[in-house]
Amino acid sequence: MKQLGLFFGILFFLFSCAPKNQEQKDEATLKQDAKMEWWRDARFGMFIHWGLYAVPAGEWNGKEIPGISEWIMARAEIPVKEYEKLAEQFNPVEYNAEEWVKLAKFAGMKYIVITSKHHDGFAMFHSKASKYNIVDATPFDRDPLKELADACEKHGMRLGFYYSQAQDWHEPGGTYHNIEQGVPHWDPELEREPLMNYINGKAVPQVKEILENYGGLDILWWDTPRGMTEEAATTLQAEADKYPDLITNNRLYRPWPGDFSTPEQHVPPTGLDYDWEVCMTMNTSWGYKRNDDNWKSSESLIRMLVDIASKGGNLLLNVGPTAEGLIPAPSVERLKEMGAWMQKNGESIYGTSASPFFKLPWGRCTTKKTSSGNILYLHVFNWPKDGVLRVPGLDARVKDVYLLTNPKQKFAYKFEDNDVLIHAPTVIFDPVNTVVVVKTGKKMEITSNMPSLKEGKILMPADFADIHNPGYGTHAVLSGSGTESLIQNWVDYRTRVEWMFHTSDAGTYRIEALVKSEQPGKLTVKLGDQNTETEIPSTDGNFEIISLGEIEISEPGNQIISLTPVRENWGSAELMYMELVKL
Ligand code: FHN
Repeated sequence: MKQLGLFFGILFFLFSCAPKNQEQKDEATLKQDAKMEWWRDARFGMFIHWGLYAVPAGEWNGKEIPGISEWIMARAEIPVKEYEKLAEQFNPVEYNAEEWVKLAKFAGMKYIVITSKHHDGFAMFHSKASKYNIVDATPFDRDPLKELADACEKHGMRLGFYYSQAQDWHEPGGTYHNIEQGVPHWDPELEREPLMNYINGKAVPQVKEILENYGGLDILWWDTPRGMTEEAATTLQAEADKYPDLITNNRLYRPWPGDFSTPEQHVPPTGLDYDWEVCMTMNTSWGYKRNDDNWKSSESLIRMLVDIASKGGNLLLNVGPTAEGLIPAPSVERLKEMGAWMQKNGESIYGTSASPFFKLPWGRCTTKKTSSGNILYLHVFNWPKDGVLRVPGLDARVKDVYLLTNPKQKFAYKFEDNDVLIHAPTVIFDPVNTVVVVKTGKKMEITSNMPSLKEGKILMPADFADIHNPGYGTHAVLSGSGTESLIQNWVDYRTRVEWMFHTSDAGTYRIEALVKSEQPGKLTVKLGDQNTETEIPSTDGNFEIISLGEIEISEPGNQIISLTPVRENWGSAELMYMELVKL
C-alpha cells in the first residue's frame, strides 16, 4: 500500500518535452532551440514526392508493378538507358507552384519538403552538375523548384528539399537497395565506380546547388543511407554546416543524429525525447501511382496529426503529384478537409507541447504555458456515453472551460477525487475532434492513470494499448472507449499490441484476455526477457475470456507487456482487454 501510495504520489507532470529553464541550458542547447523554434511550433508540413516515376505511375510494359511507385526503376529492374527515356515524356504543363503552396497553406501546413532528387537520380531542378535534370532533359524547360521556392517566399511558407544522397540508381558510384548484401546493380551496362566518385562528382555539387540557388532552404531532408560511408557522410554534412540555420534529418548515415528523427509510416506510441517528425503517405505510395486507392480518411488524418502533436512531434504528410503536375484529387479533398478543421482549431496544434497525461481514453491533449498559467486543449475523439469527460488526476485551479471554436460556449465541471469531470454537451460539436479548452492556474500537477494493481488485478483496456502497426500493410484499429473499447481488424501478423502498466507487487500473474477469434491462432507474450508462445482458441465469433498463460514479475515498477502474433498461426482477432491476475 505504501509503495502504491508512493507511486501515485510521484506526480509526473511535466511537460516532459517542454524546454528546461532557460538558465539551466548551455549555449549549444540555446542555439539549437533557437534554430528549431519555428519547426517545433509548425507541427504540420507537406511532403512532395515528384519525379520521372510519375510518368509510368506504377505500370511498366502494361503490367502493374507491386510496391511504391517511385521504386519502379528498381522493382521492375529497368535499365538506366530505358528509364532515362521517361524524361522525353515528362512535361508537367499543369504545374502551378502557387496553387500547391496555397493548398498547403489552406491545409494548415507551415512547411513543404519536396524531392529534389530521388533514388532514380533524376534532378527536379536545373543542375549544372548533371544534365539528367528536368530543365535539360525534358520538354518542360522550366525549373519547378525555383518556381516553388518563389511561391513559398511569396506566401510565407518554409521550404525544404529532399535529396537522396546515397542511392542513385543512375550513377556508376551511386548505391542501391541491396548493395550492402553484395548484389550487383540490375543493369549490367552500368559499370561500377567507387561511391566517392559519385559523392564528389554529383552529390556534393548538387547539394551545393540546392543550398545556394533556392533562396536559403530551411530543411535538407536526407534519405536511405544504404551503402554510405562515414567519409561520404562527413563530406556532405560539411556542405550543410555552411548554413547554420539549416535543419537536417537523421538519415545521412547510420547512426546519425541530425536535428530530428524520422519515424516513417507509423506514429510512435509515446513521444520521443528529441525532435521528431512522422512522414506519412495518404494512400500507400509516395510517388503518384495510378491504381493506389488505399486512401486514409480525413478523419483519421486529422486525428493522426492531433495524436502526433499530443506526443510532441510533427507530421510531414505526403502528396504524389501526377506527370501533368497536379496534386491528385483525393489528396486535395483530404487537405481541404484537414484545413477546414485547422482553420478553426489550429491554436490547439501550433506551438503546443506534449500531453501531460498518460492516456486519455476519449482522445488526446496538447498543452501550452502562458504567463498566467496553463492551457490544456482536450481533443475529444469520442464523447463518453455517460456524458462525463473525465480528466484524470488533474490537480490545478481550473479557471475556465470552454469550446475552442466558440469561447462563449462554457462547460460545467466539478472535481471528484483526483479527477476533473467535465459535463459533455448534448450536441456533439465536431464528430471528428471537438477541442475543449481548460485554463488552469500556474500550479498544475497530474497523477498518472497508468493501469496498476488494484484488488489483485491489473486491468488493461484496449484503449490503453499502443498498437504498433507495420509501416505498410493492413492496420489494426481502435474503436470505442473505456469498457467498450476494442482493437479490431487485427489481421496483420506484424501488428504488435503493447501496454504499459505499474505493479507494486512482484510475483506470478495469470494473463487473461477478452478476445473474439474466428479460428485458432498463436501469440507471443513478451515481458522483459520473457517470451511465451501461447495458443488462442477459436471463439466461434463470440467474445470469450481466454487464458494466455502466466508471467513472472521479478521487480515492482513500470512494465511493458506485448502481444505479437506468430506468423504461421495467425488469422485475425479482436481484443477488448487484457488482465493480469496476481496468484
Ligand atoms: O525509399 C524511400 C521512399 O521511396 C520514400 O522516399 C521514403 C520517404 O520517407 N523514404 C525511403 C524509405 O524509407
